[in-house]
Amino acid sequence: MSDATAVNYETSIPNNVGLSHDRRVLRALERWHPGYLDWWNQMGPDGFQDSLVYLRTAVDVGAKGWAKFDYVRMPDYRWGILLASPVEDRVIGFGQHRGEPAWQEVPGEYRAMLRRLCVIQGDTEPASVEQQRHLGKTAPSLYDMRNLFQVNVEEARHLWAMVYLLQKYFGRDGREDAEDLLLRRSGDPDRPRMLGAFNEETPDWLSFFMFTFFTDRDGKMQLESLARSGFDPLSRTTRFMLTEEAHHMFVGETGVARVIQRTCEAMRDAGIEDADDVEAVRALGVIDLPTIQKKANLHYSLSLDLFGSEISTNAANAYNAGLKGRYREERIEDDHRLEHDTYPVLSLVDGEAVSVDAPALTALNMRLRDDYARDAAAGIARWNRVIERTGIAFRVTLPSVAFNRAIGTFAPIEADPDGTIIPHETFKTRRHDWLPSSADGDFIASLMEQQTEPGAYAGWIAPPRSGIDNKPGDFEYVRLS
Ligand code: BYC
Ligand code: FE
Ligand code: FE
Repeated sequence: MSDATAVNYETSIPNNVGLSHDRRVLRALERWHPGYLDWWNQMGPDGFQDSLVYLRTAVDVGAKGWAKFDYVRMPDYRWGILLASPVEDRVIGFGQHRGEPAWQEVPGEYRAMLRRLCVIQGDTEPASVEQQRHLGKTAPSLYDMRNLFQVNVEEARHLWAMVYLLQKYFGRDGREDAEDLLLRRSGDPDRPRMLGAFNEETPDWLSFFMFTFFTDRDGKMQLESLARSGFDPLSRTTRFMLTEEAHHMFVGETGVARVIQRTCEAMRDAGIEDADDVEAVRALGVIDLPTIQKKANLHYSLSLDLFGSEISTNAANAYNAGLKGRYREERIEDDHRLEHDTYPVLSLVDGEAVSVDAPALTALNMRLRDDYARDAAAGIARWNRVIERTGIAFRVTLPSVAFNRAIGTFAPIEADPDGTIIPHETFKTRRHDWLPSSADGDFIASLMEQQTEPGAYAGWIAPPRSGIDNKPGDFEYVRLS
């Protein structure tokens, strides 16, 4: 373990940012800590706070061996402030300040914009914990329960990551923001979380896997953009968050893949070839493929909304200022200022979705959304290979970006999953051909029964190919109290 990246666990708040020499920030964090624990105890995983969970904790942020696995009670998890190692002589890679040294302090003129980005990012993290708090009670295995809790403690650590930035760099305003992050609640009409998808319910495990596949992937894309930030502390903190995000992607992608696999195997064993024979498939106690498609349609469209409007001056300003870059900015070959470039944007022209060239700077949300769609499509292709291997004729597809949208160009219209614009009335009557109905939800809910026997899996999901931390199949990932 190298000293430069090692995490100090001696302080009350584990960190690799020298908190013991930064009394002001350490005190602010220590004052925030009890409220945070209250929030975790009220809004974190319901019913499992005394259970021993086989969790991974970061001990070093370097590339090698940053994790240590052990049994931990979740309220005792050592949430810490962990930044990726500084890059020596780092310069800003895009926008008006391209080529200048990265900032170690907040530039006065960009304070409000940066603060807003930190608050929005910080708000999503506890929101997801709140959305998932009841799922432990219906976990299909101890393995899955442990993965849920790992995701939950890491999302909560991402809250700490943003709270550190707010308290260290934004003074009194930042301390107030940090308090407010503990007050908003997912789905609460009086004090909701800030972005749409984070006020939706995550009612069952298929939704959880879809959420971690689609919505955590928005997290990945946004963090990738912020990792390019000229504000170096934001870049370093998001770079480390991304290493944790990889596990969330894994949980979502393999979770859905295992559901699909189980369904296809059950169909094959029962000699059912028609994937659309929903009744017959459901009678096998597995989730039919059309319902899986509907869940994908829902979570994809909700997640697309998180990219904001296709045309956005906020996005242009953040890029110009050097605060938020593009996905893999450094691999793109252009001037990284974009003042004279255009980017094709899907727009509504005479009631049809057509591609129109827009100034590249204002089209950055669209570009990131396109990168996201490609990334998601690669995962979907891997799901389809699972189906193909079993010989069932069905493909999961991504719906059009015009489908079921609440933000941006397509918010005012309705479209079918192929992107054909249709009357509102038609959408209303066909809605449940494309999106889960309450009956679909009830069916899935009827399958959700907790499995607590080590190595046992609910009948609607295949076991994983290998264990966490190379543990054997019957490892007791959670010791229930
Ligand atoms: N819901 O210029 P526009 C994650 C607002 S997920 C509600 O188009 P902009 C995670 C917008 O705020 C990643 N409101 O938007 C995943 C603006 O309001 P104001 C989270 C919305 O600013 C799983 C107005 O509409 N991080 O980490 O270019 C588990 C006009 O907006 C929505 C970030 O998002 C919406 N969906 O883009 C755990 C990164 N969309 O200011 C965690 C930080 C837009 O006019 N955020 N509005 O009142 C940003 O970069 C941008 O704020 C957004 C929006 C991409 C979110
Ligand atoms: Fe996160
Ligand atoms: Fe995540």
